[in-house]
Amino acid sequence: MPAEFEPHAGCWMLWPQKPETWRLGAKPAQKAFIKVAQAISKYEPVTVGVNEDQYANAVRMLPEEVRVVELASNDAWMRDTGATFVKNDETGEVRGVDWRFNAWGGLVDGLYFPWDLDEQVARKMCDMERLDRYVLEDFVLEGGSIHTDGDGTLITTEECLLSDGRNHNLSKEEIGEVLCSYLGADKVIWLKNGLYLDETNGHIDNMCCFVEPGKVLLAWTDNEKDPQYQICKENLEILENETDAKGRKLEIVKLPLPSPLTLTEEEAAGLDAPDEASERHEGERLPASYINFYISNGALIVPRFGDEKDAEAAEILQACFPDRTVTTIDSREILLGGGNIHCITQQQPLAGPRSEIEAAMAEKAAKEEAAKEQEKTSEEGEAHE
Ligand code: KQY
Repeated sequence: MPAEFEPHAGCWMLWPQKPETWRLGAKPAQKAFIKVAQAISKYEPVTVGVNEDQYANAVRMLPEEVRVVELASNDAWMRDTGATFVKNDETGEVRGVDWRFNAWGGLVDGLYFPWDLDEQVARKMCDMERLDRYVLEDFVLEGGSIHTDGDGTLITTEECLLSDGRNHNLSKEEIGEVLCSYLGADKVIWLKNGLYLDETNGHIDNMCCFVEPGKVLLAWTDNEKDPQYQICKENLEILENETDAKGRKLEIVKLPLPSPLTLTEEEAAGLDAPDEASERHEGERLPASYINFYISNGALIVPRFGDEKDAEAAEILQACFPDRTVTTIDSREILLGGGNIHCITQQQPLAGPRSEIEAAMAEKAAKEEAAKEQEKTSEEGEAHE
């Protein structure tokens, strides 16, 4: 599985409409999703999958440059329901991995029922792209529960992958073997828990991600009174004592978390709740983390919460990815649904042998550099005149 920071052919998203997840008939969420699609499409092609009854509305609302396809789903979490793409390094062929999806825990602690349409999303993406796919009939996994460095190392959390609602019949070692075998990796780094009260059972994509092989970003709080502190500290200790598949010690960059964010009364009132169990209440803590950003070709699309940590987080991310443009998006409406920008996107790697892609990228970078030099020389010339 190539790392997210490797070149993409494009990005996939789904259209939000489920009124139990997205308040006020999903209108505010649709606007936020549009901002994300628009921001990413400046850098790579974006496809948005839409249910039949929202198709015309989505086509009208989304900008022209975004491809809209009819693609049924139960909700809009493309990271988790969509295909995970893998690539053959030598031939450059891209294939999909089609895991089982059971709405984050099935009948044990899943978040909705049914999830039959979500289950078919990965297959339909691969069909549209004419990509072969590996089908796992007996293994539940969501894309948001794994990160890869593209160089042999995966990272995940025990809280999620060892949860009762997923692959309870498999041991930790067996789960690691399935991951390595389907994703072409050699080692899994297991953190303990994800974000405090994250209803996905602690997806890694709110907690930790790779900047490059050997370097990770870790969600962090210094507030010892926050239950989040112990979780971060434990994960930090694990990372400090780990090496990756290539034997490297990890460089760890702490990325501050925003101060605890909670659901307002007005926001809770805007949600449909068919029964008492699915009611949401004012004051519920939201799983907010800047780690939940998307890496596109040439840019980072980063959540913004209107919090005092917004600017610091963006600066740290810019320093980690100096060659990419950091774009921040007010993502509270996505957060209210239980996830963020990374959860609603899925990258499709660029097909082609790694060596050819690297050569093409080096050539492009050299041309850009030469053009910059040329521009500088002519500006200096004009100033001289
Ligand atoms: O964060 C995600 N990857 C999905 C969250 C699902 C929440 C459903 N309410």
